[in-house]
Amino acid sequence: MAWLPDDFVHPERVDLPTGHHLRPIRASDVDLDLPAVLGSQPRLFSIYGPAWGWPPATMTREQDEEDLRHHEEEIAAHLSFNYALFDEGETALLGCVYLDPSRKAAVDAEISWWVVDALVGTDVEAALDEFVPAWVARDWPFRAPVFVPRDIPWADWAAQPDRAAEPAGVDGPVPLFLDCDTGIDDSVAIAYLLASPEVELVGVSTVSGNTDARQAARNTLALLALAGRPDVPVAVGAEHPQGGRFDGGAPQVHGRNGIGEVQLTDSTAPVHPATGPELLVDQARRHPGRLHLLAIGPLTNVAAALRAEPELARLVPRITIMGGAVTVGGNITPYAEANIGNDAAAAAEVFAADWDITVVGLDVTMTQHLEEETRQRLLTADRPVAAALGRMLECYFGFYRETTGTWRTPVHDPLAAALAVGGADADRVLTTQVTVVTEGEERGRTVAATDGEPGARHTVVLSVAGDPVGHIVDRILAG
Ligand SMILES: [Ca+2]
Repeated sequence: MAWLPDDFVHPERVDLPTGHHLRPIRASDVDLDLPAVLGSQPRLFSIYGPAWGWPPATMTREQDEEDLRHHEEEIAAHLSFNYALFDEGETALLGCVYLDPSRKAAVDAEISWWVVDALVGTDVEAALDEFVPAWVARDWPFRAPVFVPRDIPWADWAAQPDRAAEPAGVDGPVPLFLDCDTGIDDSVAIAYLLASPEVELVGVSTVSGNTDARQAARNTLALLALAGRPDVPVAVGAEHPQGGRFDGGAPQVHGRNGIGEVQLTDSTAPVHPATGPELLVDQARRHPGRLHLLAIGPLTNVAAALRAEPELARLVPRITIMGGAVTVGGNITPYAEANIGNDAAAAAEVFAADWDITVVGLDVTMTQHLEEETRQRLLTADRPVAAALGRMLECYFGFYRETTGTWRTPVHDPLAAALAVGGADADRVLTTQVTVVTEGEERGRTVAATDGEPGARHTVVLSVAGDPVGHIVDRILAG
């Protein structure tokens, strides 16, 4: 949705006192020293948290340029607004003005502006304080812009009621980031997410698990292209678990290519230049207090993102994890479920972080099954992505026939996706704190404290209401 008429002309230059001026940011601004403005700014604390700076230390010049080009294109398309403040000769960047589209139904955009410390309290800052709201009111006819308060601590800002997680379907789609190891059941989950109006898939990071992280990204991009969504960015994440080496995945379950030997046409879209954890952190900063994280592979990337951005647990209000076996045995050892057991150290970090976690483990995923009749519905569907899933699932069914003797599969990742989206509802849960065993025979085991523990942040799903598998497949078929 463009905010302005096509014939609207952005001002190329806005003059401010003492020779200062604003102009739109450009892709060629890659040499500007943005960290000098942002990275050390306590005033920016009010917007993205203390660790926020741009570009991130790990960002390459090419990635920075790409990001600036993205902003330039958004400005040209009247989709966003990113102006830079300079002195006369543009020798240094002195501040920024940024308008961010809001997902709240009642709010058009959140608007912030800031300057280097040296200009705080000067006539330049005073001019911005007067000029930006007037400019927004006159040239950007928003119904309800929100001006981000610039001098309050992040914790206070994040705690404001309107910054809390938005319930799905109430105020437009919730931005959702997926971390996965695509994977047959990951593929079903991706098709389901793309068919779910409650969420907007804003990015995917891949991790080694069912298959290696690069193959998982290739599979993800191919699926996205098949589903008509090649625009969703996909970044390759960790290729090895913390302190170890990837063991080759689970070809006996998911086939050698991760998707049951089904040959999908490779996407023409490239993998995103950032690493998986970098893309996650970037999207968390773009949607502070709103992003929902769904992790359906080993937690190596999520742990790395937590280390890279100490504010991540505040920026991301909800995380849903497919993993663990709290009240039942594991599936790779008597104790460990695969996603947790494949990187127990990373899982321990993720469960120790200060955020709300919905745990969708073997406790509930082994109770829900996809039957042959349902697979046939996918296989014979008109939608290419549904038919591809039907073909992939044959391999998955084969593994479960060997291990359980029945021609059907439990539903792991898609069930986590349905619970994350709100398409399925939990019935019985434990409200508790989960810890992960990282050493010894029980390595990878998920251990729950007392149910109903005061202040507990983890919800372990034990059963689900209704027919979530029917819901998932119906959505995928409907597209
Ligand atoms: Ca998975």
